[in-house]
Formats: sequence, C-alpha cells, structure tokens
Amino acid sequence: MGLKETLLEIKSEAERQLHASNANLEELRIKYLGKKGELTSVLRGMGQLSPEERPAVGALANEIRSAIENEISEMKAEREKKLKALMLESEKIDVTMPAALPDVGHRHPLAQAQRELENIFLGMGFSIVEGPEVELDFYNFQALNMPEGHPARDTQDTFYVTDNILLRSQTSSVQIRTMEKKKPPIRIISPGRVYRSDNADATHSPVFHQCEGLVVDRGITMGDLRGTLLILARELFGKDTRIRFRPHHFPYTEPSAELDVSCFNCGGKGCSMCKGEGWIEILGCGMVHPNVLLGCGVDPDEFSGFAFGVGIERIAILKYHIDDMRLLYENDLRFLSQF
Ligand code: 2NL
Repeated sequence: MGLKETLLEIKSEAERQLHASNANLEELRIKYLGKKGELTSVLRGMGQLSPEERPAVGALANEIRSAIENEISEMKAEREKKLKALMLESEKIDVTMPAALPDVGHRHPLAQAQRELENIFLGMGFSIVEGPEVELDFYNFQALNMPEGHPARDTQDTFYVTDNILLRSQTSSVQIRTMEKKKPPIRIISPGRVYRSDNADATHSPVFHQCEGLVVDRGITMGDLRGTLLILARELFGKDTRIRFRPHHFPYTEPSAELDVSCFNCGGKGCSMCKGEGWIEILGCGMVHPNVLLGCGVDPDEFSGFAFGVGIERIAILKYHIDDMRLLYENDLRFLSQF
C-alpha cells in the first residue's frame, strides 16, 4: 500500500473513532496528531518518495491533519457548549423564591417583666437609675439603717468580696447613692440583679432581680404610696385589681407594709392560685425611715418619701403561670418559646 492510501486509511479510521459514542477526544488527538502520532510517522516516511510525488502526498497529509484538527476542536467546542447548557439548567437559581427566614427570637420572660415594670413607672414620671452590683457594706446595709450586727442583715445574707465589699442584696444601694447626689424631688426606680446567700429551689435563687422604687419630696404620704401601687397593680394584673396593705417590718421604712393584690385568677373568691386566700402578696414597701433620709443629707423635717421593692421573678412567675423559678435560668428554648 502506498503512502497516499495509508493516509486515506488513517483519515477514515480517525473519523470512525471520533464519531464513535463516548470517544475520548484528547486521546484521539494525541494518537493521530501528536509527535508520536500516526500522521507524523507517515510524514517521516516521505523521504522514500520521489521528488515529483512529494508535494502531492505532503499536501494530502496536511489537508488530512487540518481536517482531523478541525473536527476535534469543533467536537470539543460542541461538548463544552452542551456541558455549559447542562450546568446552567441544573444550577439555575430562582431569585423569586422566598428567602429562608432566620429564626426570630424574643425577649426573655424576665426581661419582658422588667420592661413592663419600667414602662409602667416611666408612664408615672419615674426615671430609671442603675448602679454597681459589687457594693460597699455602707450602701447595702449601714445607710439603710442596718448597722453592723443588726439582725435584719441575716435575712439578707449575701456574698462577700472582703469584710467591707459585697454583692448587693437589694438595689436600695442605688437609691441611697441617688439621694446622696441629688436633692429632692426624687422619683426613681432601680431595676437590676441582686444576690442572696440562698440555695436554689422553686421560689429562691442566689441571684435574682429586683425593681425598687423611691419617691422623696415635700409632703409625700402613705396615700401617695397607695395610689402609686394601685396603678402598678392595675397595670400589671388588670383594671379591676384591688390592693391591701398588711403591716410588716423593714429597718429602712417606718411604717412598713407588704402589698397584696386581689387574685387575678379568681377575682378574690379563693382558688388554687391564691391558695384559697383571694389575695396574693407581691411586694414590700413603706415610708422611708428618717434615719435613712438623715444619712443621705435629706432633712426629714422638710422631706418625706416612700419606697418599695418588688421581685421581678415573682412578677414573671405570677403573670406567666410559671411554677418553678429555676426554669427562668435554664435557657431551654422549649420553655422560653412559650412566652
Ligand atoms: C422587700 C421589699 C423594700 C425598700 C425595699 C427602700 C429603699 C430606700 C429607702 C427605704 Cl433608699 N426603703 N427600699 C423599702 C421597702 C421594701 O423591699 O421585701 N425587701 C426585703
């Protein structure tokens, strides 16, 4: 067989292989057109031809080479186009699809209760004041008419940093600091975290939250205290809520009282919520003791004031029907998402 026939044979074989299904185009390119490829080795044999034959065979070889070359690059381009179309189809993004919404949380029930208290008092013209949780013995006890050795210190036993520095057991310390700095009229609440050396159970926690209130001005009476707390009770538990004072004792108020609200569950008839009493205790209060005013540089002959302290956990538990305070600290979303 002459070179010409060999070339034509190569051409038709190349074409057959290229059009076989799943032909490996790169492999075939190397096989036919590469340095060690079939066309190259044929061209190497050109030396045996007579000078007259060479141009025609050379031209034919070149023609076949470029035909195969073109065929392969066209097929490659075709395949790439198909692949791209396939990818465009399969990776299509529908920008009109609704977005995956992030999980939206909400305020912790304790924070909700605190906000509610704050808003009620802001509405009555009170300001919100904050202060340190690590406090001097003076502001937590002495200034509140509880000198060293006073028995009431035991009921408010807390955690000590040194003999003189402790974690505040009530936010009254913030109000003492306010009275020291600012002349009456004073109308403030001080919400915040407080500490007691208590073991945790359904109704106690060594860390809890309190909102204290203080009003000092000329002519402030127990009537102002009652009116303020009645508004608080009605805002918290409904407009038909009634209140009553029960006599009590705190070293920092005189007289002192505990405040009950009529049961918001039964309206006062007696039920499981109020343990048959018709009344539920919600806070402690009283008229600021003259010794406390004097210690802060406020003249008790010119000014008088009332104060109260309410546990924020207590309000949250009552309002949201929570039966164990510890649930408020566990941060279990199955619990929290219910409020
Ligand atoms: C409670 C209720 C109370 C006060 C807190 C207070 C603050 C100042 C002066 C006088 Cl600066 N009193 N706060 C008054 C009565 C009750 O808390 O059950 N405490 C153990």
